[in-house]
Amino acid sequence: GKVVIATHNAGKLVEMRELLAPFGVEAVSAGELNLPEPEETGTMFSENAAIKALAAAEASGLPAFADDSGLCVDALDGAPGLFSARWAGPSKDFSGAMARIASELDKRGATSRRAHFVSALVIAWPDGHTELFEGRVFGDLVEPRGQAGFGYDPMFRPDGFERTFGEISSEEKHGVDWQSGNALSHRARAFVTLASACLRRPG
Ligand code: ITT
Repeated sequence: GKVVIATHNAGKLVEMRELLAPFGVEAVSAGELNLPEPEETGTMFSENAAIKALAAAEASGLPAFADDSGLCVDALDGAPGLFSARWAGPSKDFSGAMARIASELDKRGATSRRAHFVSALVIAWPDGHTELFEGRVFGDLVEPRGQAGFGYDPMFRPDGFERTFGEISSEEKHGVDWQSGNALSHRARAFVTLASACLRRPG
């Protein structure tokens, strides 16, 4: 079968393609199909993921995957959260967005640096049916380090690691051990639950 990966974010697209690869599913991106980008009007990650997946499934006539994700900082009451992409502005300035998080933490005199990434992954079919899967990864915010990944990766150090997502290879960040179902990133963890429900296991 053929599926659409309903994202216009290049970093996410790479990860979602690699997550789908073992299943032998042919994946085309929303960009390659010139699908319009729907407005993300939801108030939860799950709503925005459904908006994007349904729009792509209806426009293409194919099953579509969408991820809505973000970084939630405890001491900022969960910000930037749903607004993680928007904090970087139209120029996608994530250095600026990371600096803003650091300055908001300073302003509040926050002692906690706890944060987590959330991924809401929705698969939608052209008939309007949807399924939702979620993944999370917890860690600490640090001075940004490393060039790997995208978005807020350089400032996020997952629990159990000395390195940030900016210093961890993409294989380690979103690779999946399909024997055990173990995965590190929020997106890979959401994908493992989706795969066990919707896809035939590889190998
Ligand atoms: P699409 O809606 O087209 O998929 P987007 O970038 O607008 O692309 P979101 O609305 O879900 O996607 O925004 C999520 C933002 O959260 C994203 O732009 C990143 O900055 C951040 N983010 C999500 N997952 C991340 C990850 O694995 N590493 C670093 N930052 C991440």
